[in-house]
Formats: sequence, structure tokens, C-alpha cells
Amino acid sequence: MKMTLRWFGSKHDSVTLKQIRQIPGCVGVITTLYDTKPGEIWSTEAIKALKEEVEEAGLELSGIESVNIHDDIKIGLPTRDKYIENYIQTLENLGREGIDLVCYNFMPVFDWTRSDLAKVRPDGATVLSYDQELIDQIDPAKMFDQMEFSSNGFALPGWEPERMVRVKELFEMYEEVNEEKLFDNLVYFLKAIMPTCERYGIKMAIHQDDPAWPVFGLPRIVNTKENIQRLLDAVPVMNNGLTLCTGSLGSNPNNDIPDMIRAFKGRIHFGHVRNLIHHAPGKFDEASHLSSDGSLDMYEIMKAFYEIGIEGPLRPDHGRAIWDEVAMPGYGLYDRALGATYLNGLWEAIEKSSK
Ligand code: DNO
Repeated sequence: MKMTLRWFGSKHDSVTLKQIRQIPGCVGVITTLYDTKPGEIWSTEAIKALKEEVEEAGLELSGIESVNIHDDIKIGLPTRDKYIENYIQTLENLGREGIDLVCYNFMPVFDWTRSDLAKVRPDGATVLSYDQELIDQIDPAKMFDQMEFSSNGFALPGWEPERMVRVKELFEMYEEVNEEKLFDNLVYFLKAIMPTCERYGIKMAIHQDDPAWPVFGLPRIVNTKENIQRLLDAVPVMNNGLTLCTGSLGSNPNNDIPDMIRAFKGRIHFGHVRNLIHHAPGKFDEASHLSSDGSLDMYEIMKAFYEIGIEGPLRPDHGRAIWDEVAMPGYGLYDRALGATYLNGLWEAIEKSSK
């Protein structure tokens, strides 16, 4: 296991590489080229520059989150082959620079969704929260304004403005895409890119749907043990793997996360680890990483990761906003650093008691 932190690049992040390096046990960052759009080819020069910047700070570039997928691929339009070619070219350029982990998602239109980015908890910390009843009252076309309103002026990952001006058009484009079609389009994409991934040893790690059910009537297909297994079986090579996200899966209390981690042994290439508090079906708040602060048993989760012998990176996921830090919601330094330290502590205890 490698402890890492997500970093949004020197231009976009309030957190610096120097700060990340000072988190005990944190060896690398997970990042991306934030100024590229889905479908664009990443240049070798830009990849090299990013890698050098990270390495000069004494950290490793442990993986990319994300190389986003163009909507034409998800929808299955005739133009998808051109965008798949571009994706393959990007993978080759990454592979040649020794980058072997790519996180991505296959959620239509919206990436992760929340109804509140700064819900105040009793101790004054603020957290991201989700309430299906509130989401049902929101016009999807206004969702971007809602998210931007409370994002402290930061562009949120997956909520890039240029994408959001097309929301209405995108909804129309997805009209004919049901779950089966979306699944077929994902498998088509994976089969096309796998030879390149195998050649360069690149592990594709799909992120689960967040929350783990369809939102705004859009299909979602990566959110249960069964549908994830089906995806792994449809393209049965190691390089078709997962970013196991405990917070996304954990939004549905029926998902037994330690059981899923064990079941997907060998196919989990990256882990996002965080906790949340369930209030009712479809209603949850994010929490600090500590088991006692939320509904997930983080000890059991880390134990399962330990037992499957995970080799890739783990990262603390969304943190609370604490100690008056002004940062991108979910991605401040302080609470994620606490999270990393706590997860490292669990890991050390599990490791020592297993010998
Ligand atoms: C949210 C993140 C997601 C994730 C993508 C992966 O905080 O976990 O935006 O990066 O779904 O492609």
C-alpha cells in the first residue's frame, strides 16, 4: 500500500506539494492535467513537466485521476472511435513516461453529486452532504450553479464550467442510453484500449458512481457487487480494474464494502477511503475518517485492503473543512492529513497484529 493525496496542480490547488510531503507516510500524489478537456490528447511534454514538478518536490506521481472519457464514447456515437483513438494516444504517452495507473468514471453528464457542499456539523466543521429529497427538487440544468455557489471559488472536479453549459444538450443526447447500452459502450471502450494498457502495464481503475444509484434519471452501472463483477468479467484482464471508493459504495448501506474488497482481489488498483453517516435511505453526510464518527467500519475496510495485499495507492478521500481552512470543498489539507495519519495508524496496527 502506498499512502497518497490527491493534488489539483499548482494553478488550481490551495494545497502545496511541500505540505503534502510533510504528511507522515505520504509518498505520492494523484493528479491530472487540469487544463485538458475530455477527448484531447495529452502531450508528452505536459506529462513530463507534471511528473518533474511532482518529483522535484520529493514525491512520486502515483497515478492519474482522471483521464476523463468523452461523452461520445459513453453515448456510443459514431464519433466515439476518434475519441477512443485519442484516449489510446494519451495512454501511450502516459505509459512511455512510466505512469501505470489511470482512474476514470463512466457516469453520464454529472460526476459525483451532492445537495450541500458545506453542511455544518455540531462541532462547527462543514462537510459535503446528500439528500435525495433536495436533489429531486433541483432542475439538473441548475445543478452547476448550485455546486459552484458553495465551492469557495474553486472549480470542482467533474464540474468544469465548459461541460456544464451543455447540460441540457447532454441530457438530450443521453435520452436513448439505458443501463444496458451504457454497459455495452463501456465494454466497447475497454476492449479497444486494453491492448495498449497491457503493452504499457497501465491499470485502468474505474471509480464507482457517487452516490451509488441513478441520479436525475440518468443510467448508472458501477455501484453494486453484482454489476461491478459483471464488468470485471466482461473484460477479464487485470488491467481492467477498480478504484474502490468506500464513500461512493458506502452511500448505499446494502453494499458490504469489506466483502467487496475481498471479492475483487487482484482487480483493485487504487483505493479512495473515507467515512460517512447514514441518516435515512438516500440521505447521508460525509464525516471525518474515524470509524466512530460515521457509519463505516474503517478498521474492517483497511483490514480487507491489507488481506488482499493491495499494492497500489490508497488516498484519504473527502475531508471536512476544519480549522478555518478555505479550500475546495472536500479537498482541504487539514482533514485529509488527519485522515491519512489515521489510516496509516490502522494499517500499522493491522500489519503488526497479522505477523
Ligand atoms: C470526487 C471524486 C470524483 C472522481 C471521479 C473519477 O471527489 O472522487 O470526481 O475523481 O469520479 O473519475
